[in-house]
Amino acid sequence: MSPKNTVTVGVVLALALAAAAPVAAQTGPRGPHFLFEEMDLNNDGEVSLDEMRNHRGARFDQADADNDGNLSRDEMIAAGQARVAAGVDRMLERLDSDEDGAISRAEMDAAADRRAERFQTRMFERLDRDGNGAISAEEFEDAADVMRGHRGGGYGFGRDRG
Ligand SMILES: [Ca+2]
Ligand SMILES: [Ca+2]
Ligand SMILES: [Ca+2]
Ligand SMILES: [Ca+2]
Repeated sequence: MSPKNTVTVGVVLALALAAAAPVAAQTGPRGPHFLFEEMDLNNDGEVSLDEMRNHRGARFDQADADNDGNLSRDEMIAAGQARVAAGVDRMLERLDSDEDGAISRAEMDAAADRRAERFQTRMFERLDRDGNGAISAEEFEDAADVMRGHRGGGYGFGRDRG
């Protein structure tokens, strides 16, 4: 599988997970995650301590459409759908370059390419220590050493302790 396909599958998977996890389960493979927009309850672009504290309750209240203090099946499904819709909107905003309200295969691929390019650029900049726009054999070896954990001694992480 090419990296491109992996990213695409990742996006589709993320959507599927969002659809499957309405309100209660917010714990994914990467642990709990929160959306900034969701936590910024008064939409002033900042998350205050109060907003952080009230986040869970507010989310419950939001999903509890008839305010009976319970989340019914329908309410949870509706909340899940609202989350997915919001996620899809954000995705459209990011990926729909011709703004026709749909993401074409080419737009999806372009987004994956942009992501790969950013990643490669970051990697390259990290490897090119002297910033001359090329990675020398020495710079390459340095990086390989760091990855193998042979460099950066003196920090004491993971040292043998008998
Ligand atoms: Ca706020
Ligand atoms: Ca209810
Ligand atoms: Ca489009
Ligand atoms: Ca260099």
